[in-house]
Amino acid sequence: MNREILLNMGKAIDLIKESSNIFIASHINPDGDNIGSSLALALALKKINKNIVVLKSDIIPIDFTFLPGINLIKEYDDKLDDIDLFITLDCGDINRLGQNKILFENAKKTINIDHHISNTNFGDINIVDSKVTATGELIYYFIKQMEIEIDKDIATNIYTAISTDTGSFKYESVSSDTHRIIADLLDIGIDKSDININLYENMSFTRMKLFIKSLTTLETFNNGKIAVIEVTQEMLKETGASLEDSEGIVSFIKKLSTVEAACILKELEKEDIKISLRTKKYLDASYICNKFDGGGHKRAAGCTIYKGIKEAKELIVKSIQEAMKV
Ligand SMILES: [Mn+2]
Repeated sequence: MNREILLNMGKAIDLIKESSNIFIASHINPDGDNIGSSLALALALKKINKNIVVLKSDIIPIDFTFLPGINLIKEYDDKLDDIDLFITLDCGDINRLGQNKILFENAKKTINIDHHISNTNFGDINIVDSKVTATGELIYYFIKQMEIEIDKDIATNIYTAISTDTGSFKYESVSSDTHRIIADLLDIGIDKSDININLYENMSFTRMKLFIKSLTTLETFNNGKIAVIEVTQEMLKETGASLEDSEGIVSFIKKLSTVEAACILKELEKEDIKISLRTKKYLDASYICNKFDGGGHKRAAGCTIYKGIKEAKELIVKSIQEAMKV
């Protein structure tokens, strides 16, 4: 970690010490890094007797309901003026906070902890490092800096954050430091088999049906370099699955040997198409999604296109093709 990040961590720790009511929130469409990081930090700050509210930003995917501290996540609609400190995690910009943005704007002080390259440094204090694999890595260092003991519950959440944001430690961004953190978490005594079963081998039949249906829409372009699939409202109706159930499909089509860019189009509404893009070796997914006001990381990014699904597909494929030419 560089000096600036360490310095900002020091400032953030001072701010935490002088605050009593601390709110923690992350982005809409929560993932493992979002929830794991939030709960790890919340459990740690509870140990130093802070009043902690972890704000719910969206439906919590069923995969994560096993996490220790999950009941700390609450919908908040009460006193807006009572927030000493608002900490955002894994959030590239304030709009990603969804309904909690207003609470953020009402907070006396704010801290932004994140690893998105597109982060807009919107906090009073910003702890942003795009080199780490997950916000969970930053949370690990942060808790260490605060000299709070990382217990099994906190460690389980950090492990989940890092594992889910690295495709189970497969992504390019994984470093020896990542593995050193994981080694420490294992020494603390987490049950990694149990965590892995909960995270990766716990699929409902409904969700499996959605996977199968969605995979039949697979289309490839540029001699198989680009692979695209769809999840439509009709598929959700037919299978009884929800949109959250489509998590993981795009990583599956990335397995195709020819693929450089794998893309899933999710139909939220008729002209509201959420896109997730994964790239394998060289394409900058964040750059491509930025063109549609999205963002993310080099190998994983997302955006929304407000067109019908056919047109959205044409637009994103064209953008990927253009990026391939450069
Ligand atoms: Mn993340």
